[in-house]
Amino acid sequence: MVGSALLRKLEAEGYSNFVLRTSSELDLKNQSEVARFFQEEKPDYVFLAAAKVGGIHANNVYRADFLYENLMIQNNIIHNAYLNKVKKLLFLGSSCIYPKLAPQPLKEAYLLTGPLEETNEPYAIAKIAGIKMCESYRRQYGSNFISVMPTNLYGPNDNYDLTTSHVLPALLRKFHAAKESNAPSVEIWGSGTPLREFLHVDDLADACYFLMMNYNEEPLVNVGTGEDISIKDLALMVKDIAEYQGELKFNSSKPDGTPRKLMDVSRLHHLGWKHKIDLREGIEKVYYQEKSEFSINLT
Ligand code: GFB
Repeated sequence: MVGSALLRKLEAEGYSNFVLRTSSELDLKNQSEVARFFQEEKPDYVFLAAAKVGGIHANNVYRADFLYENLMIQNNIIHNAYLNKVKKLLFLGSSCIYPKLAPQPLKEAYLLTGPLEETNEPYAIAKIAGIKMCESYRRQYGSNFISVMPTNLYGPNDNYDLTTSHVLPALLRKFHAAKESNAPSVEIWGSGTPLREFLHVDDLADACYFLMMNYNEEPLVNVGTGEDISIKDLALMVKDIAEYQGELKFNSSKPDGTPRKLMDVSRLHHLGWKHKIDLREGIEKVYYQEKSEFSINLT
């Protein structure tokens, strides 16, 4: 989802000289394959969006995979970017790197000031290691590696598998399926009270391009809208967009995760970037564009 959004943005800016590989062509977890790729291609600029990602359930269950795969991918890429004198690398982290009970909104300075949320601790530890890799290669070798922390994302090419997806694609699919089949209710995981912030992936790609062009410092930079919404209100918004008439049923046997995760985006605003896509407008766009994706195999 992030990689294809970056490509759309760069193409719109007039770039065409991309070095691209699918995961079946290049296994980023494989040290020698990644070393050979960098030696042969010698890229100038690297957007490190590749990662194993998923929603609260996938993070909680596939803990070893999230830790191992993300560490391997980022270690291989960051180290080879240094060895092959990449001019600049942008590493993408996540808002879950901040302590579970950190004050809100989350300032970049809150990194490593308290315990992490249990459901995504392995993923967060991998992402924190990535931030420290960028920081350390900059300090020891002078590499121009920057770290960018996006909030929860949504957009085209999202994952609509209900066991591994994030909340927004799951709600789009569930409400659409319920509407199509006249189901009496839709299940919402947890209590509905957690607060989350959502950013359209095209806004993230725009911010990454802006930071690649304009930001060359060590401190990480949050990317978000600075506004949050409860899961219940988000569900009501999607229900309305899908024109579904039934009930919401909260399933308290599923985890809530962090109670609130709202980014402080003042650093990014001071640098001169602000999001453009409003949440309702973004969800409506995705709902109509992606319907065919999440209508497949309705159960
Ligand atoms: O998006 P989500 O899976 O991840 O869940 P996190 C957000 C909230 O939505 C949680 C609730 O409180 C879920 O219980 N929720 C309600 C649902 N219904 C659903 C549903 O059908 N599916 C899902 N997935 N959630 C992830 C982290 O945390 O966010 C990652 O685990 C990463 O590490 C990512 O940081 C951005 O926001 O809780």
